[in-house]
Amino acid sequence: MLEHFQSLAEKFSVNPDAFALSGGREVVRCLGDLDGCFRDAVSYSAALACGNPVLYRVIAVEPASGSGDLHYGLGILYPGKVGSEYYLTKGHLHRTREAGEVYIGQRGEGFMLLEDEASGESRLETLGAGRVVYVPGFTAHRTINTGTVPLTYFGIYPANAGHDYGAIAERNFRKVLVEEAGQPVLKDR
Ligand code: S6P
Ligand code: ZN
Repeated sequence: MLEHFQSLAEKFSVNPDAFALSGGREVVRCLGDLDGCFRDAVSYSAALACGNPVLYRVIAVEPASGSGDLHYGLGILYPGKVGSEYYLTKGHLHRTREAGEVYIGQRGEGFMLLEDEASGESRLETLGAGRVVYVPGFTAHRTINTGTVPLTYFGIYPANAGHDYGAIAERNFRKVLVEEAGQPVLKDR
């Protein structure tokens, strides 16, 4: 019996410090995968000429994909900047537009940039240890690390959410988060 519980503990464990989540599939995104995401194309090319560091990793667990099922994942976004713009995730809308998502901050400091697809209205939500961010449906979302250590977060979303990167990549988010005088400042792109 004890062995049974031990194997379950292994099967369903999460460790944000070690960036470990059992049963998941890992996706790694490097600087070169984020072409067109940053505002300053000259700084982006200069940074890429110096190397292609990993910007973030996501471990996604997809236990079932029926109606009503959920998927979940652990993300880690490393600290850094391209020009004055903080490291960020590509950002996406859900392919099933009405699908929402819950992010739970684990470690580090940063934000989520949300943009309503229909109105274009933006919102910046703090994401860090102990912070919960609710992403409503029909909302493009991107994670941004404004700190000096990796930002880790846990996300839960409907199994049928899917990712639509194309729509937001075509025009990019309307706002950018840049460092000015050592502080994050939200600006129009
Ligand atoms: C999935 C969820 C996250 C992101 C992750 C990476 O719905 O929102 O797990 O996939 O933050 O971002 P992106 O934009 O590269 O998928
Ligand atoms: Zn999402």
